[in-house]
Amino acid sequence: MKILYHLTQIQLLIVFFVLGVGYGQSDEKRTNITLKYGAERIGKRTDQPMQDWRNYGLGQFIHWGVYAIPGGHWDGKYYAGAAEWIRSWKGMPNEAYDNLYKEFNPKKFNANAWAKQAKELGAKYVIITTKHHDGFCLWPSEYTDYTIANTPYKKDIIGALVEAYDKQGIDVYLYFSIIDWNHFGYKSKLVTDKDRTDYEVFKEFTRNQLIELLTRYPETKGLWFDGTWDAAWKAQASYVYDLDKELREMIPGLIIGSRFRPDDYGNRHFDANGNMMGDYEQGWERKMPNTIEEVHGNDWDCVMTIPENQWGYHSDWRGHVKTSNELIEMLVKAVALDGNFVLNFGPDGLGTIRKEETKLAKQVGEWMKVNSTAIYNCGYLDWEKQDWGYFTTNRITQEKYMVVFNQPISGVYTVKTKKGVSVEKVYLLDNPGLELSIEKTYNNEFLIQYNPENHPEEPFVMVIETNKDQNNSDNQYLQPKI
Ligand code: 16Z
Repeated sequence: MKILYHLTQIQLLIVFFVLGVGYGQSDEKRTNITLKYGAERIGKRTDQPMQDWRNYGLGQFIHWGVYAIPGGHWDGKYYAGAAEWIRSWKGMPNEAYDNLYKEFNPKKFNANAWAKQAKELGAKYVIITTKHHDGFCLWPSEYTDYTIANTPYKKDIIGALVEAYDKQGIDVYLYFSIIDWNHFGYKSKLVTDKDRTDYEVFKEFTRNQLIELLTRYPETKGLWFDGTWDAAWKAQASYVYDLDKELREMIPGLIIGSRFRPDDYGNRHFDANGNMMGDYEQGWERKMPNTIEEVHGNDWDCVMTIPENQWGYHSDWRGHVKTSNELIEMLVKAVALDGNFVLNFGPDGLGTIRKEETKLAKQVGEWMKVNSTAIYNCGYLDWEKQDWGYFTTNRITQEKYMVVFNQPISGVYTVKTKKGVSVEKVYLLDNPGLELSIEKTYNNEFLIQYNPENHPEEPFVMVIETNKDQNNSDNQYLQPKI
């Protein structure tokens, strides 16, 4: 009690915060239900492939398939949904969609050019759609005729991309949709006995295709599953559990997110005990967490579209189109909250990456050339968030960065460190010669001055050097005990 008495209300709040809101998906909700098919582990993976994943920072997503041919239009009409979903629209007959593959002939496709552009963007990994919900396979699968082999193009697109990205040193992840509108056995729910028999065929087909992909492309670092929300799939805990194991045995270190397995009760992402199933949280799609509490100490990725209406190519972008500075802010925010940011590209039916995407890739890439030190190998720094932007810290060197998005009119940048940590030196990442002035106030607060005549038009990075002060040099004059 005596100790409590001496703490201020704010300090008490901090004590409760630390005790009550620990990491891990809602600890307070954690239960101990016996599960046969629950989380495979509690806490983060620490092996090298997962550390590499954690340190990527920036990735590229590619949505490509026959939906790129109509590009969000049919019969002169505009489809307002995401372009890769056009088959589900009453404005386009299924029959027309299901014959598009006969015209798929992307003459301009150049895997090396895409990979080179991704490299210049600064992407460390790529996620490629091997098969979207329509069921069309970009590799020549043995298990269906609905593949690239039966288009006029004929050649294996996944093979070409894996090789090209691998050559650029960009790690390859394969997107795979469980939903398959082309397979007779695919069902969203199992109602009749026939549904159940057919679905068994579909499950075996799915397994065969996945084994086929990992056999053909052993360079694969991980799988990004989609379309796993159907009741039919959610009832397959045991099957998917075994399949997950089988796939992981094929490629040691294989990375699979939380969007694959259901638990015994059909829970997704987090099992009945609140533990994450899979290696990272795969639920941040076109949205992002705002605080570190929201990520519960998990690894996570955020997949993001540039416009509102496309993953796959839409010739008519509508709604808000993000600018490079917005995308850079999302990237930095993701890294600052211990996640990866994955930017989506939707090449057109000829295999061209549209000029808007090319321009953004260039702009983000140019920013990365100067500032990626604050991105790669970086993550969350547990100092109080400030209004000027985001802190990141290098997990290996412990070097600390301030990435500035909102320049204070006053030119004063506040930094609050942890007790005993003092800011010793601050300089601009792209101009290390320019040392900024630092004033210390009370409470481990440091005020950094930077007020250039020409304000930068892009986010910029300051590097902070600290000294862990063993003597706890908190100045008694500056920190009155009240
Ligand atoms: C109906 O809401 C959906 C369903 C599926 C919205 C998006 C999606 C698919 C998109 O086509 C894209 O592949 C995205 C990653 N995925 C969740």
